[in-house]
Amino acid sequence: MRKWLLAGLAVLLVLCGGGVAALVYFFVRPPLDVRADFTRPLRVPPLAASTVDAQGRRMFDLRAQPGDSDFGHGTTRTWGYNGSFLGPTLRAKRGEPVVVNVSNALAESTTVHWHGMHLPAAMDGGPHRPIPTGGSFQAAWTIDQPAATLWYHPHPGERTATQVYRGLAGLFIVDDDEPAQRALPHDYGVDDIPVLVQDKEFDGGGQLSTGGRFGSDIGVLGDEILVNGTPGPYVDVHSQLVRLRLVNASTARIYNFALADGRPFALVGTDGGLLDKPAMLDHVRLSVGERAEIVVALSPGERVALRSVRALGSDLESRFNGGQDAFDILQLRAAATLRPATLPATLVATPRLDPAQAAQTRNFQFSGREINGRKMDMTRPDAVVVKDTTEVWNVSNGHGTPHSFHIHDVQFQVLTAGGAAPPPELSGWKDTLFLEPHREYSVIARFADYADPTTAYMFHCHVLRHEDEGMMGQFVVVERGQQPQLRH
Ligand SMILES: [Cu+2]
Repeated sequence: MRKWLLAGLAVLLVLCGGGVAALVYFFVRPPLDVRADFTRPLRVPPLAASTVDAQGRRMFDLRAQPGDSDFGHGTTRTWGYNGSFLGPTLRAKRGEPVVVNVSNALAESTTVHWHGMHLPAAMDGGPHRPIPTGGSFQAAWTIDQPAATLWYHPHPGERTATQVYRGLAGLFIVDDDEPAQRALPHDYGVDDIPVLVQDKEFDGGGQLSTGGRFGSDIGVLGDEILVNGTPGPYVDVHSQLVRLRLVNASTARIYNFALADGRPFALVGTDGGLLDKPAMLDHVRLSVGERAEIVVALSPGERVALRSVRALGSDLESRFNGGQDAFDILQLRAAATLRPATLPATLVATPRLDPAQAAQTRNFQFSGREINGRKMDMTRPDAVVVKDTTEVWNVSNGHGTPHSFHIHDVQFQVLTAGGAAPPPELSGWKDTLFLEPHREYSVIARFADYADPTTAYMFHCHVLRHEDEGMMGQFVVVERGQQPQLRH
């Protein structure tokens, strides 16, 4: 008996020892600092082919499909639109009617959501209208918003993280006639470069791994970076100024973009369009779904890397959530002679929405996997908004996990962030906002049109695991006096 007891005790000690060793290993292991070799030319997503029909509508086709990709780990099974990974860049001009024919060649249902786009709820690609395997959906609307770097990605119920992680994402660039757009670098793929950033983790067989990291409350945190699907990329630059359209298309990771030598760059645009004027910054932080347009000045012959540096504080939770990791992103290689270019002093003057004009103020607290203590319910409208009114939404993060607040249909302006006036990177049009732990934000939006009592728009956390686990609500835009009658 005593022998068995001793043996049991010995086994227990070994097990405990293993656990302690694992914990010690974790706490001693430094945060990631991933360096790239910058040996591959950056892939620039092709501009999507389009035709204009007899009614003047610009027609695109997108087909979600599986394929094989090479990221330096042999053959990796991935998903893409019209190809094996990511999708082409859709491009259309303000005022243009567009039609996108989406078809699904995957073995599971999907949707396509036009992130940042102002459009009718029925065209928005939310989880209410899944496109089954072999099925299709025609999204049609008229572009009615300022030029901006938008993107598209799946938004099905509970499978968004997986589908985006496999490679379903692409850019949607909106153009307009503002003189500032032509004063800024605007030659796509030459001096106006899309930089769609994703972190990935590969298993021993070269496949995308979704194992996740110990302690992460936000999902998979990869240890490799792909930019437009290219690992360790460089890009050749032939002008003194280069515009980078930064898109955080990851599922969970927060980036803090900076140049390796610390030089400042000009922030010229945020999610929904250009700022009033360029703001000189030495870093810009983007949570999941956020975008920034920056302009970098280069000298002849030099090489400088865009990096992501520490994005969060030094506490344990930040470390669990990858907030102290650093990565090389993209090397800019300036040619021996550069075409002269100058940064415009002013961009696009945007009138500020006035909180005194708000018809409604609403409060939303993000905590756990719930908004105001509730999970997503497709039968329940969480807010009924009267068309052609302005609303103030106070959004707060009630706990220690980072969240990323995204609202469909509208671009908003930030009134306050943590009780203070917004910094430059939050001063322009936004559709996605990083919710720092234990912080409150106040935003204002105008719901100008597209009343539809039968179809809801979403608002949610854009950390995709959180969204999939129900951290989402819905709002319905109605005519004055109308009641919502959700069809689902
Ligand atoms: Cu979240």
